[in-house]
Amino acid sequence: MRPRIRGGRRTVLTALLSLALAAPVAAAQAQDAPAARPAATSVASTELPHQYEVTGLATPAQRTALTTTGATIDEVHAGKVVITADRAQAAAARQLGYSLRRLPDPPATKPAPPAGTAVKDFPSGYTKYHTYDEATKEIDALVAKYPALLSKQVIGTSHEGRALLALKLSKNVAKDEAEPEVLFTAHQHAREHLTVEMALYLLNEFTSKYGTDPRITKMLDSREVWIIPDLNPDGGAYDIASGSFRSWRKNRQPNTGSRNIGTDLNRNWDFKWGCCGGSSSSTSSETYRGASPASSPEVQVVSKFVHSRIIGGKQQIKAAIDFHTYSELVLWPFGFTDDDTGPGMTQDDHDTFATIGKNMAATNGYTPEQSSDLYITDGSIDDWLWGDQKVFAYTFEMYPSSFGSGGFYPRDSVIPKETSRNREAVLRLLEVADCPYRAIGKEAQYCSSGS
Ligand code: LU0
Ligand code: CA
Ligand code: ZN
Repeated sequence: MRPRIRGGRRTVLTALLSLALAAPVAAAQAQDAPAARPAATSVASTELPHQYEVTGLATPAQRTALTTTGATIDEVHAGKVVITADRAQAAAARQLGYSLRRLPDPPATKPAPPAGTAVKDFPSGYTKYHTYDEATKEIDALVAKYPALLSKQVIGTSHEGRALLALKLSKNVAKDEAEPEVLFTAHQHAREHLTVEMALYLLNEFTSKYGTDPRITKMLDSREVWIIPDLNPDGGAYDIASGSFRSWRKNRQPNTGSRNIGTDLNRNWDFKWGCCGGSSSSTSSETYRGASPASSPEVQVVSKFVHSRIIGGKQQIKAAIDFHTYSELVLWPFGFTDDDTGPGMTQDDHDTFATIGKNMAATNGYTPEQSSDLYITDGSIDDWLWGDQKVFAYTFEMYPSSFGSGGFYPRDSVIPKETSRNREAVLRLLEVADCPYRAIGKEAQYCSSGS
């Protein structure tokens, strides 16, 4: 396993530094209620986390050790990382002997709303991002316009009661045809709003180009595409509800016996849950794994949906991408171990993952690598999809490559470029999904019986 560099650019943001130093963002009391249902009260946090550049560490093991502070690692560079940490987590990182330099807070702010009210929309410079309600409206309009091609299912509800949607795209969409299925998921992490735009881009692209674009037409004629555009709608709404981005990551599920809210959905999946130092049992951690595997309603709902695609004993979903931000990476399992191969991952499996991953990365300029080259994670969706369901599952860490281009909060002007940037990679995954092992020239060995 080789050490890889996540992101690449050194960032100097002196112009924003004064803003950062002067920007204690008062966390306004916010009641964060979805439309047309009783309000679910969100407890306001009294402190927002910040990003820091941390120098003096270079190996995956050092980075994994740093996550025990409860902070997240947002960028990996040679000899340094960028983390998101609250005050206690930053202090714990300093205790480990590292020096931290605080980076500017997200630039967008609105005047704080009156206590007890919630901001419903993104702030100026970000209004083209879709709120949950806006995304739902756009999806409903697409379903109405393309009823033979696109169907919507409510597969369950989030902790606060928002509908979790699965969209199916295929020719003869109403029929469950014996076609390879591919799953695209987005927005496990609340602050990663660009990923919802990615899902909406795919929905728009596939519907509007079917019948005119030969590759899209061929794919929808021969595949069943599932898109779950928002796994964490509660977290997403909470992140924008005060008027200043809160850098929120987890869902909004309370934890028994604690004032800390939320589970890190991407540590809550039921495969090697909590096994290996890649998540936390502490509710204060940004990578809190939850009380038990799939303890979050959101992970439960999506796990159940994926299980529902087992037909005649065979998982129909062959490949998947889970969209995150940021760092511009294509990642593959496993995350729970540094080993490239081992139980549950043969050399052929690994080579197939790596070949397709590198092939996709060659189209969007992202860096391809095994997930654990960054740091250890356990209970991630990709490890579950592969380890439990044998789905060739990738994580895309989208734009930008570094904090200097907006970090978790790039302006909305980048949406068209940074979503369409992944079009070719998505098409390539769809095209190989009928037999991923074809990528390593072993179609006859693995797929001859039509599996
Ligand atoms: O969940 C995460 O920590 C991901 C990376 C893993 C998929 C390896 N990074 S993120 O939280 O910054 N999106
Ligand atoms: Ca079909
Ligand atoms: Zn993420």
